[in-house]
Amino acid sequence: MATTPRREEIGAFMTLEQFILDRQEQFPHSTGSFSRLIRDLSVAAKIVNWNMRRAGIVDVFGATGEVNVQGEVQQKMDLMAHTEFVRALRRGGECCLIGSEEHSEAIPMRTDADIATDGKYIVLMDPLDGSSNIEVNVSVGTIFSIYRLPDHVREATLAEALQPGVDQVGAGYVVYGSSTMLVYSTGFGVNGFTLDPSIGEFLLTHPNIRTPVDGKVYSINEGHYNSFEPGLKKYIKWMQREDAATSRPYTTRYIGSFVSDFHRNLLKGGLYIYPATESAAEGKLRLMYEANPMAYIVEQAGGAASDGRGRILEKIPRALHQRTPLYIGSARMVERAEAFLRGDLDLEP
Ligand code: AHM
Ligand code: MG
Repeated sequence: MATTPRREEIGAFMTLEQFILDRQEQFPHSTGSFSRLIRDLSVAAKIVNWNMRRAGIVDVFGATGEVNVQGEVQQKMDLMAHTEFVRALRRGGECCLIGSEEHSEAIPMRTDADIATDGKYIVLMDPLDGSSNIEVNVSVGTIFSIYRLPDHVREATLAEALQPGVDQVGAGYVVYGSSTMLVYSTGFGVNGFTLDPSIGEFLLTHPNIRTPVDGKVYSINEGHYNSFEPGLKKYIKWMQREDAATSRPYTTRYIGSFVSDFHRNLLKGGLYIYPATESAAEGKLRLMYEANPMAYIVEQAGGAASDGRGRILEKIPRALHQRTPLYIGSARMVERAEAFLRGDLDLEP
């Protein structure tokens, strides 16, 4: 796997801009509109990154005093990231509607006060995932999902945003970690770009990412163990049992920041689970801007994503902020989880 380049090697890496242009040339009828949308998202990611890197110095830590639509305390950084992405997409003009974790309603881009736009894309996003961990320097991320406005529709409303995950035309995430990476897919594999802060460019450091078919790492908040369903409890016990032939026991890694846990498991193999619990019957994560985009990426990389019963990407959405249980990562680990939940697999005596 490639790593961040040394100074003298930078010229050898393709920039995100070059990569987008190259891809665009492969589609002769392309108008460049989608490419510009990705560029707009990457510009916002750089601005958010810049703010994040100064987080301990300027007054951006802590809560805004507001509670978001999820009933969660809104962090100042959540609001900053939301504002920057909305601003970049509005300015870019390729987007007609935004759905954000930080805003209760879908946000139309074509209002009278705005620059007129004939943008064709709907972007659903979690501007800053994992932000409750931000004060302790834990990596956080941005997640985005892209749909196309159906050709016959002139005005984008929430109804157009509520498309199943299989209809996404692109999805990606940014992880603001020890380095900042943008990983995205448009349905032709998954590519990862590392931000070189010295030249302000994302460089293609992780071309054509493939995730291992099986893994030995599982990521779950085991504090809720007592309220997991019986099949999940058994699966966890199965992963903890010693068995040299299957390299068990497995290892637990749970950062509590979905993008970071997902990113590690994508590169190394593993399974992230946020299941239904007694207090959260539909789990915690949101279908439209957390589960769906990551499911799209993981499938493009050879992995799988399920709600424990079926494929995430085929779920028919009902609401912008709807939640779903999530089992996502290496394909064999997801399949095994589903088998335990169905009762087809059981703990050996
Ligand atoms: P957020 O979108 O409000 O940040 O919540 C999502 C986060 C995920 O990043 C993380 O995996 C999960 O919530 C952690 O939840 P818990 O503390 O219940 O384990
Ligand atoms: Mg989130």
